[in-house]
Amino acid sequence: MKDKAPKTHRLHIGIFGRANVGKSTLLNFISQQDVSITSPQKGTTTDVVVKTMELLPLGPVVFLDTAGLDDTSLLQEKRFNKTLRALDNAEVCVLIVEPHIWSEYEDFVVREAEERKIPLLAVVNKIDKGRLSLEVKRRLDGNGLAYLELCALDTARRDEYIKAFKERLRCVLPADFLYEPPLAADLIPAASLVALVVPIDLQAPRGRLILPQVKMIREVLDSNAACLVVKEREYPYFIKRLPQSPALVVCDSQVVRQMVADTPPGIKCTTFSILFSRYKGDLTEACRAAAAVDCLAPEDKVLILEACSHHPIEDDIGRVKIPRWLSMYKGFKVNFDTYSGWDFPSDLSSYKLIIHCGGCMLRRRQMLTRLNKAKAAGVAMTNYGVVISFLQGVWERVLEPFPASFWALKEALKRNKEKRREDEDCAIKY
Ligand SMILES: Nc1nc2c(ncn2[C@@H]2O[C@H](COP(=O)(O)OP(=O)(O)OP(=O)(O)O)[C@@H](O)[C@H]2O)c(=O)[nH]1
Ligand SMILES: [Mg+2]
Repeated sequence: MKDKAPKTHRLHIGIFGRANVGKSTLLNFISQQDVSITSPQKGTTTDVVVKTMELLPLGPVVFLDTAGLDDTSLLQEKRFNKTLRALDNAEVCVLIVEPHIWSEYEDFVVREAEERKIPLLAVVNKIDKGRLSLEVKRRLDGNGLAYLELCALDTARRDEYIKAFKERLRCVLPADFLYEPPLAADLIPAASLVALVVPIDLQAPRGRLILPQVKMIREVLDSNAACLVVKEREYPYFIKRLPQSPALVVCDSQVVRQMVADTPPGIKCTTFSILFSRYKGDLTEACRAAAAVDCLAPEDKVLILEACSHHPIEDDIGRVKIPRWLSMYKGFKVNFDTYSGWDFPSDLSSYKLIIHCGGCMLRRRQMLTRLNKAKAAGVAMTNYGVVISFLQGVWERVLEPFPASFWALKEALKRNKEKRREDEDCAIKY
């Protein structure tokens, strides 16, 4: 059966390099299709060309063919930015070079990939026109780059080149792609029971479950366990009548306080959003960041980031509920900005705290890029599930299954307290 893996689950491979080095030719060569237009003219590719394919044994991938970085047309800046955006989206970067040219553009790609912590594979193309020069080899070795020499027009050697390309790619791939962290499988013993508390409210899509819920059900089945899926209203009735205590209860963050109240002590429980924070990003970092809530002052601004764009409805979680809960917790009206979909503010420095959704529609790479951007701007970035359970006073219970993250938040809160005490002592002295 044809693989229908959604883009969120595909390895994104960005192809970068100067104009005319043969980026699009290489994509066509690998996919054995005319996906991208090629020509001897510089600046042929003007926008990112996306090609999804099955690259066995690596699995489903997305190639991103980009515009040449030294393209000097009028639209250069726009194209340049799109190419940079592709770098943000890629898990692996393929840098195409010619056998005898190494310029500032090659240096730029190496630097940008390094900054984003993306592995890079160099492809020396056009070896039919000349051998790899000593100078380019020196640069490749000097940067510690894995590379491959080929001619993307040599169809007679296509199979050999593609095999070598896949092997090298596999060697540079990030470990978290080959060994993806579990969503919850490590918390689900075989033959256990898992309860999922799923509110069917106005925000629930009509007639179906959302991705985190479906993924969770699948993981329960893969763990040879069983699953109870129940709304929050029926949950107290069923939890008392189950043939065995659940090994894990997972709820939507919006009903976390009620779920915790209804779950007998000793039963592990958490939220979908917390599980996704661990799966897509860095739960411990998100927990540490949640402590910044305590330090928010009335003039501070909070940024809410949602991965999917949707028309907000009444009582929207990001626009209404979190702002309301946070303002109630702080005792003053907190200032918020909300961005959704692909929008991401270019300047994060004006924010004191970022609260990101679970990111179920983002790939891990995209979430980590966002985390890195926040870190670079010195802004704490937490997650919906963590912050909601914090504001609702149940964070200790729902973070208990993740000891490192639990202690990260506990320690951060302790440091806040010590700092406040020091500040108060200072104020008294003056
Ligand atoms: N001799 C030779 N020519 C090649 C090879 N690979 C690509 N070319 C030629 O180089 C030219 C540029 O190829 P493209 O694939 O359009 O280059 P590109 O990097 O995508 O260029 P831009 O989209 O403009 O950035 C075309 O005329 C290709 O036929 C190769 O291995 N050997
Ligand atoms: Mg091209």
